[in-house]
Amino acid sequence: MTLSVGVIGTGVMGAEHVRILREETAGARVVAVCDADAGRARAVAGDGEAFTDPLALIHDHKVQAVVIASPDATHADLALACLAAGKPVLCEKPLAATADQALRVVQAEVQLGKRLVQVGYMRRFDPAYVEMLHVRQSGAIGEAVLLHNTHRNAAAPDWFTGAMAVTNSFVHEIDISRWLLDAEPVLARISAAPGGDPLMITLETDRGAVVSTEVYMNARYGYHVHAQLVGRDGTVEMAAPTVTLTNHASQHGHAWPENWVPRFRDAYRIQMNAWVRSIAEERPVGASAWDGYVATAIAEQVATALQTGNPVRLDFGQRPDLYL
Ligand code: ISE
Repeated sequence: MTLSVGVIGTGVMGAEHVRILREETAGARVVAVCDADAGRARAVAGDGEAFTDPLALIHDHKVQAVVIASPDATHADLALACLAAGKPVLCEKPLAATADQALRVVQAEVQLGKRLVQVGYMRRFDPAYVEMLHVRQSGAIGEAVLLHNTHRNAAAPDWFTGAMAVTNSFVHEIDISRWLLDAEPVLARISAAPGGDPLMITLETDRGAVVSTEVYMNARYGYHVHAQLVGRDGTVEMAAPTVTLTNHASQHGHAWPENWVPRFRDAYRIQMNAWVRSIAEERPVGASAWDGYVATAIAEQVATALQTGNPVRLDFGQRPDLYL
């Protein structure tokens, strides 16, 4: 069976998800695209139907599953509409703009009694992070005690405001650190360089491991995400994101991608194929609505700590049985 997918949002990620669905995903097709800009919706929709009302797309009988790639602030309400319509949804991160909104999605899914929401924390599908997880699980490096993350954007997107370095960017490290370490953050400390960028955030986990993350929104030289896991018997870290090295004009090295789309192209493709397969097999994969809520709840508390300058004990409640 070919899954008929509707995509909401035709910005950077929405257009890329449509491309992936059309060109690189088995068992799916794009039957509808929505954007507030009718012209953009039509331009991306191709032979699918163009919508300007996301709820009309969600309720359209042709649409069997939904990808939400609209602005962050719309994610929670649209995910709730998909749950109410009983339609599986891949919601781009973050799940919601606030922890309260994200918790409403969790509560609605618990009420439904079935997991329909997958949150687009695509790094869980990135081959480098997957190999790092396997190395940790193999015991080869011993007990994991430190995780060092670097998250550098070349330049903050023009729509970036205030604490989004935490609520829109650092949420990736919150999710991937929980996943890599199989641990829950319990304490956070955050400090900012002059001008507020970069940030240095330290998380302590319930297993005693420590996670350090630099989030730099205007590193200028390129898009650079790195992770190194330190164990009692060794380390594992991601290699440079390249398949070639160049020697030229007394220089040796590789180019850095301009942003997350080329850097995580494999992850987005693998994530989309896994999502489509999970719907056919009724076997949820990837980050759940609970994971999406925890990432946003921790980010919200870390953003508050940035204002107060004090460490914060993290609190996000008990994981419902639906997500165990
Ligand atoms: C952006 O929204 C993403 O999700 C990227 O993966 C991340 O690296 C970037 O910092 C965010 O702004």
